[in-house]
Parts: sequence; structure tokens; C-alpha cells
Amino acid sequence: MKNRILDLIKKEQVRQQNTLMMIPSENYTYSEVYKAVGSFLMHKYAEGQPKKRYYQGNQVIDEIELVCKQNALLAFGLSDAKWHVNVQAHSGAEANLAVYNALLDPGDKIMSMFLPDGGHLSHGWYTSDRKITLVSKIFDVSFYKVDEKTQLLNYEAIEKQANIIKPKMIISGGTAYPRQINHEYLGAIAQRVGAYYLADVSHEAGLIAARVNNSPFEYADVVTMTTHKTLRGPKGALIFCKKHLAEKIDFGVFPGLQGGPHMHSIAGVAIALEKARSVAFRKYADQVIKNAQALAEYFIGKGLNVVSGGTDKHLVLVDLRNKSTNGWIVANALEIAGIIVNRNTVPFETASPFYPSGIRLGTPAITARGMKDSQMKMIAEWIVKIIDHVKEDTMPLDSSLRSEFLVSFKNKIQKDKFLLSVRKEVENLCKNYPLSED
Ligand code: DSN
Repeated sequence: MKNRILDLIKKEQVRQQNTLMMIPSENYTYSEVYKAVGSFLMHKYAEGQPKKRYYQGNQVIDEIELVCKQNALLAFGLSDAKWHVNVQAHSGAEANLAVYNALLDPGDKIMSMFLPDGGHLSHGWYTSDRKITLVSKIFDVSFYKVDEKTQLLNYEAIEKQANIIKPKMIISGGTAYPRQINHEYLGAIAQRVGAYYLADVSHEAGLIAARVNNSPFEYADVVTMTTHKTLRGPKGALIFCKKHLAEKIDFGVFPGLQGGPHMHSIAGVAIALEKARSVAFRKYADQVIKNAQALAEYFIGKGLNVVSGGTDKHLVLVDLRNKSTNGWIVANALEIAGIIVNRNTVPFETASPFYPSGIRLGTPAITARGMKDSQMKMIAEWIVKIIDHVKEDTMPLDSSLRSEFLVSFKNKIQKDKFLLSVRKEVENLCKNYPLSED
């Protein structure tokens, strides 16, 4: 029987096959994970912890969750004498909320990274005229920024700020900081001011598991991560904590924040974590970084302003202000050409988050398809040419003229011969790197 949603799923699969998925937080998972996530496990309620459930019928579920917990510790080389892991948070923002719920009281001070510099909403974002996040309504949040010249975190400045603020929690991590984080330094600052150090490594989780990015575990009290980015699992999250915090963290998740865990996702996460220990995964993660660095190098050679002058990770952030264009214009033009990126704020942003000055590009998904150096060169060339192609289309500063511009620009690019010719080339490239059918 025809089913509209199943037809749409097929359509989305075709879109993913025929375009370059270059949003750094997106990735392809494994066929075994699809089986787990679309399985009978989604029928089951399992509030509580393995062997301590509130509902009957959880024998198999308990085994699955215990395997997931064990795989999580193994993937990051952690001993269960020192570390505890909770695998039940539904996603990254909920994992962070559960940690605050477990370890902080309302009104406590948090220090986290400034959102336009690459921080994350769930670390307490608010603006001067609006408490945007629930976290900012509950806690007293201050932000640290990157250095204006280097666009890197200035740890001495963060230390000075922490000495004044005396936060109860320092958070690192975010969505658009292209460099590795000095966890040792941040952990030491937190220790000196009597704060918890929470490392949110959602973006880098797979790179850390593969040992190609710094691990925070020696220095942090709590480490949170999502499971679907560089880690290549299904949507989900993990909370690792030092053993003495285990009870508080578990209680902070359930009953503190969530209801029943999504056991189908947890099973998928367990599978991805096992794969993350393989040699193939380590090679993959290494290539993810090489590919991102190849893109950054090419862009710099062509005069693009790559934030912080490069990347240590899977993402590249480009500030388009020196090309007199912005992230909205370029991301929309790239989409017509089949290159899917996201527009993003950049350090010392002068525009709004909806029409920001940059684009953020990532290599996890295209590397999962098997693309390497020579494909990066082709892709980077297309991107540079497209930026050049649209740079005459200037978005009016006056917001009353803007909506007319947005509509006419979107109409124009649909029929743009150059963008459509790149799209053909992108589709040919994609054909050579098919996605798994199951
Ligand atoms: N939305 C994710 C990202 O793109 O980085 C983070 O939550």
C-alpha cells in the first residue's frame, strides 16, 4: 500500500545520495544501526537503570543497555573503576540539562563559550535583551570569547575571568570552534576556582575515540557528547562522569529530567561504539581531519578568510565578510549546486544569526562515502567559484528592502546556469561514491 511518509523517506534518501552533505554535525550511520533503531525495541518502556527498572519485562533491554555502557567505556579507553556512563539522555541538549540538574542549584554561576564564537545554545545562551534558553533563565551564565586577532581561545584571559566570576561550572565545547581545546588548562582553572569542568565534546567525540583529537577525560569531571556526529551512531547522547558523581548524574537524567529511555537508539549507539574501536574507524577519523585541512588550505590559497587560519578537526568556518557576501547568500547558492552547508555566525559577528557572515562546512559525511584529497580539491574549487559567482548579489542592509531581495535571489538561483552545471558535476561525483542501500 502507498504510504506518503515512506515515499518521502525514499525521496530524502535520494537527496542524500545526490548531494554533498557537508554540515559538520551530520553523518551517515551503519546498516546495523538502521536495523536497531527501526526495531521492536522502540515498543519497550524501561525507566530506571539496568536491573533496577520500574517496569517488568526488561531482561533483554537490561543486557542491551549494559553492552552499550561497556562499549562506551571501551571506546574511550576508560576504566569502570574511575568512570561511570549514563547512555539514556535523548540528545545533547538534554544531556547537558541533566548534568546541570544533577550538579547545580538554581542561580549557580556557569562559564561557557560565547555562541557567536562557536559555543552552543545548551550552554546557556542569552542576549542583552532576551533570556533565550531555559538554562539562562535558571543559572547565572557568563561567556568567554576567542581572541579578536587569533580567533583562538585565550586561556589566560579565561582564567582571569574565572578568578573574578568564581563559577560553579566551566563548560567547554560548542559547534563551530575549529581548533582543539586545551582540556588540561581548563580542567586546572576549574580546579583552582572550585568549579566542575564539563567538556561537551559532541562534535569531536568520534575524533577522540579514534585518538586523533585530544581526550578530555583526564581533566574533566563530566564529559557529554552526542552520538550521531563524528561518532556515526544514531541520534542520542552519552554522559560520562567521575565515579563519585554517578548517582547524581543518573538521578539528574531520570527521574530528574526524562521519562523512558529510547532503547532502540541505545542499541544503535552500542553498535556504533563498537565500530568506533576498529582500525577502519581510526583511519576514517584521520581522513576526516585530513579532508577538512585540505579544504581549509585550498580556501586560504584562494583568499578566503578561514577562521583561526585552519582547522584541527572535522569543520572549517569561513568568514565571508572580505568577499562582501554573507552566509545566507552563499549557503543558498551552494544548495542549488548540491553542496549542503550551513550558514553560521563567526567570531566578532556583525550581523544577525539568521543572516550571519559565515558558512560552516564539515567532512564527516563525505569522508564516510570514501572521498579523499582529490575530491576535496574538486569540492573546494566549486565552492570558491560559487562564492565568486554570487558576490555581486548584495543583501540590502535595510530590512524593509530585504524580503524582496530574498525572494528574487532565491528565484534567480533556481535557474542559474552556472550553479546548475556544478550540480551536474556534483551528482556525477556522488554517483561514484554511493550510499549503502540498506
Ligand atoms: N545543531 C548542532 C550543530 O550543528 O552543531 C549542534 O546541536
